[in-house]
Amino acid sequence: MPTGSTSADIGLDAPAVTTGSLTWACIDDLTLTLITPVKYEAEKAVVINGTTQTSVSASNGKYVSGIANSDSSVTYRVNVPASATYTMNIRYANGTGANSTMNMSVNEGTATAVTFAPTAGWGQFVDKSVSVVLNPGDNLIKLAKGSTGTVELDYIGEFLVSSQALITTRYEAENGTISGATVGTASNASNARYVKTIDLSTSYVQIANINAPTAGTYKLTIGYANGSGSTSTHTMTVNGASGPTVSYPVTAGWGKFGLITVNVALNAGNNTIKLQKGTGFAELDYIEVAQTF
Ligand SMILES: [Ca+2]
Ligand SMILES: [Ca+2]
Repeated sequence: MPTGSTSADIGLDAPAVTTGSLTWACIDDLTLTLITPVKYEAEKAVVINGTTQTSVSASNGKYVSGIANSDSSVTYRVNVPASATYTMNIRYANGTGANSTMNMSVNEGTATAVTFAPTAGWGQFVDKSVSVVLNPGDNLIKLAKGSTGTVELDYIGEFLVSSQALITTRYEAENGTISGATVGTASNASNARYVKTIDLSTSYVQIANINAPTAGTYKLTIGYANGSGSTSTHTMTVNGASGPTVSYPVTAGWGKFGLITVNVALNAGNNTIKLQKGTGFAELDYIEVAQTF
């Protein structure tokens, strides 16, 4: 899409726009990241020679401890949509005061040792990122006691594709369909332009042709400004259906942009997202849509 266009027809098949060393597929107000924020709780996995405990600080109120015997293990069944190398989060606690190791294997393959640094204590959970290669559909991820110490397991989850670039596309608000609002210029705005005076109850910005490769949950990052002094909102409509209400915390002023993220369900193919005035006032710079698994 040509820079400066205010056409409503924003699509990934539009001509690329080059800004410095970056080439954008189309617009610069929406980044697309595909993520399915699924958690697999340890206490719901297959636990061998371990004990389920309760704790208010654990996800789902429970975790698994006592993975301390030579045959102790927790095996999760994880479903992903595509074959890829994923970055996976392991939520764990290690109260031994020293590094512990666990042996991780995927789909009964060769085990590799994963080192877990000590945490503030038992039941004090932190995140550990590991890389796993998964197949489409169900996969078995086994964490077994390793050679040193032990850990408590809360959950695994938040699978991100790491073997390929995240599909991230930015859609500029000023290139969307704009109703009851105007386009302003600012050197600090993405594409140097943004949408302001979204002031009427009917004022909105709509971005069409947001292409999602598969149906799923996507992370939207919205560049906005809110100089009103208090949190404001937009109502979001996704493909004609009511979406989440988007809350905009106060920024440094009008034309002073911040970022918020919101997860939305998108269909495979083209999607249309509309942001309409809710409570108070906000200006819109862009949306980025990111694909995550
Ligand atoms: Ca848990
Ligand atoms: Ca912009």
